[in-house]
Amino acid sequence: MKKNNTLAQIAQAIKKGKSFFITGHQNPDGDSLGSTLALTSLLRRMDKEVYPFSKDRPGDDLFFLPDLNKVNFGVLPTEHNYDTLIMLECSEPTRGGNLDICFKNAKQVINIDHHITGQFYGDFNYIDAKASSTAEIMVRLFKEMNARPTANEATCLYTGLVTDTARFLHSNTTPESMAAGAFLLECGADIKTINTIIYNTKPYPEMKLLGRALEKLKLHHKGQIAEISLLKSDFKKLKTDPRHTQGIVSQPIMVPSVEVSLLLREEPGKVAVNLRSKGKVDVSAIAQEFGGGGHARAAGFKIAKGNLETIKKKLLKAVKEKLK
Ligand SMILES: [Mn+2]
Repeated sequence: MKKNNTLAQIAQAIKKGKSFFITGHQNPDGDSLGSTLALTSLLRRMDKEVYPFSKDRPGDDLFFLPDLNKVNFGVLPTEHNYDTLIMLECSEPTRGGNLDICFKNAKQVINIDHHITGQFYGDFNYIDAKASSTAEIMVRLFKEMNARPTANEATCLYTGLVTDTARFLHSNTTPESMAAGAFLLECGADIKTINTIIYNTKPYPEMKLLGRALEKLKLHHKGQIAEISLLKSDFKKLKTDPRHTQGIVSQPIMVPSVEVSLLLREEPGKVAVNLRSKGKVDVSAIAQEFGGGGHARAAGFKIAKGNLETIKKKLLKAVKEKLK
């Protein structure tokens, strides 16, 4: 079995590289894009060539991220002449999209991640499931490379840190996470913008969708499992789409009896599922049974075949099994 490299070895490999392809995962979140942007910026400051990539565009709440428009969304380079491929936040090689050609051409692959389901597919791997976020690992990496984040880089990394910890609320929050937050604030992270846009803004259709979701909330198995299913018709009626479901799955966890919360939603050609756990059940193990992954308390998967009702039945059975 492959083991982790040290951060010093990762830094060394990065210093050796001249041109880079960097990506996070598809359907990027704050951590994925924040880490991609901060590392891209640092490497450019070191006079490296960088091609930052993201298969998909983020939701509207991340458009404030500095230099977001420099990311190549969904567009692979015409020439694959970079020497180093850096995978951030990708527990498996396909998490960033179909990047076979990138893997084939790169002389070295560096894999940095904090998912418990992370695979050691890089030439260099640094997977720390105890880190709250890839952004937190980036702070370590910056320090290892004796680089102080610029204000913009700090804003990107702080975004990853707060979104993955839910503002230092989730159990993945450690003294190191908070110290990283303080450090990034010191470096000039624009927390006013981050807090306003990410946490104090909800467009009207999303507000209505949250209302609809709570209306549809059902409890199963003596109240231990919460389930919300959002259908195509729900999205259509409220003029919203599956991207606008962020945060909904976390709401039912507040109900005292609930151990696991499930959000199922119909997306074009597939059913997407988010899982949250209060702590008793490792939902990443359940997500893996369905071809997905994630963390012990927050995981997800997507299924192209089968309808929502069938998946719901199987899923409820799997969760009940774990609650025994
Ligand atoms: Mn993350």
